Amino acid sequence: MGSVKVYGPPMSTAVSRVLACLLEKEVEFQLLPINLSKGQHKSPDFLKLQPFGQVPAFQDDSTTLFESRAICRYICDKFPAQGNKSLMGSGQVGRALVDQWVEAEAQSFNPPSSALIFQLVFAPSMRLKTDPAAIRESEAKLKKVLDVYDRRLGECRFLAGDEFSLADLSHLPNAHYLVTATDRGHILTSRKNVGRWWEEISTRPSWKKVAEMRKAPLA
Ligand SMILES: N[C@@H](CCC(=O)N[C@@H](CS)C(=O)NCC(=O)O)C(=O)O
Repeated sequence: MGSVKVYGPPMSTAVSRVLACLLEKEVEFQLLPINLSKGQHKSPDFLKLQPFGQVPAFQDDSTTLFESRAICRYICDKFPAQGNKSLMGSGQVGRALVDQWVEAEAQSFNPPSSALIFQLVFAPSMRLKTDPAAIRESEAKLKKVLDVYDRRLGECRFLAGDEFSLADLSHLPNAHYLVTATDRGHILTSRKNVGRWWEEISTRPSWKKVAEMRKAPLA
C-alpha cells in the first residue's frame, strides 16, 4: 500500500487540519502542491477529486475524499492502532462528545473566525477593501462563542474531556491565523481557560510541524 495523498497548500486552513491529523496518527503521506493563485483547484482534473473546486482533496488507493473534517475521521478509522489513539474519543458518549465539539468548531467557531481571517489577513494581502462592519460583527460573534468555550474549558482540560481529540485539533488552523497573523489574538489568549487550552494544543509537536510547513509560500 502506498502512502496517502493530500492535495493542496499547507497554508490553507482546511489542508492544515488534515496534515495535523496525519501527523498525530503518524501516517505517512505525500503532499501534492495545488496552486490556488493559478486556479489549479478549478481545473477539470482537480474537479474529479474535489467537485467543489476547493482544497484539500485526499486519496488513499482508490478512495477519494474531500471535506477536511470527514477526511480526519476517515484517517482515524483507517489507522486505529497507530499514533494518537484518542482522537475520536472512546465509548458511545466519548465519541459523541468529540463529534459534538467538531460540529461546534464547524458551525459556531469557523464562520466568524474565517470571516475575521479573510478581512484581516487575506483581503489586505490581495489588496481588497476591508469591511469594518463585517470585522465588528465577526469579532462580536466570535467573542460570544469563546465565552461558551471558556466555561467548557473551565470544567475540563480539552473540549471533549481529558484527552486531546479531533475536536481540539480542528480549531488549530483558524486559531493559529488569529493569534499569529492578526492583532485579535487576545480574543483567545485573554480568556483564562481558552488561553491555557490554546497554549497547550498549539505547542504539540504535530502542530509545530504543520506551522513550519505553513510558512512555505502558497504553492
Ligand atoms: N469545508 C471545506 C472547506 C474547504 C475550503 O474552503 N478550502 C479553501 C482553502 S482553506 C479553498 O479551497 N478556497 C478556494 C476556493 O474556494 O476557491 C473543508 O473543510 O475541506
